[in-house]
Amino acid sequence: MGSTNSTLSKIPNVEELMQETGFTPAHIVRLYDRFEALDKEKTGHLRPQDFGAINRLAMNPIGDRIIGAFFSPGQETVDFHSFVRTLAHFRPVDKKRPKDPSMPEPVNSRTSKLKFAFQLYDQDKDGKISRAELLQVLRSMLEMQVTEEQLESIADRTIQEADLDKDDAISFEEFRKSLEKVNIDHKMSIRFLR
Ligand SMILES: [Ca+2]
Ligand SMILES: [Ca+2]
Repeated sequence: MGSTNSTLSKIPNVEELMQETGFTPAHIVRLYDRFEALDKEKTGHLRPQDFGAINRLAMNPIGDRIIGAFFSPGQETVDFHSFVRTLAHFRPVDKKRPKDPSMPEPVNSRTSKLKFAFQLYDQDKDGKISRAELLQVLRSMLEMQVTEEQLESIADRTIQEADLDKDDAISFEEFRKSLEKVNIDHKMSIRFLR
């Protein structure tokens, strides 16, 4: 067991990383240990298959999509900094953090979380959740519990309720509006790193 400081000293630009993500030194050390444990070949990078060792993620019906969100388009590996930045979306919203328009939007703000959730649906990245994309997510989440007919009617109802401009798809703004009253932290309590 190394001390917190000796672990932190191994991570380049760790101060900036903490500032950007809001993680404390203790969090960072825990995430670093976790990263190292997943990085079996000690390359400093994780591949999608390395995430398979995270049980909660393997059991999550949309685990594959969440894993996919760690990787930028066209990238097959993720380094520690990107790993931490993605995980920061799962931190609860800092209610006490003062709003400073000159600072970039924090990763765990409600808007960033909604964008993160939105891209889990919008797999072709055209900025809209189509009926087919919605159906895919619903199918993975509700598998076995409902019939295909019920799934389709849930998808249709969801789109009808959210689709304000009637283009049969859900834009990010429509997504945000439809989730206005939902506690996003609760929705995103995927605590697979605990
Ligand atoms: Ca789409
Ligand atoms: Ca629409």
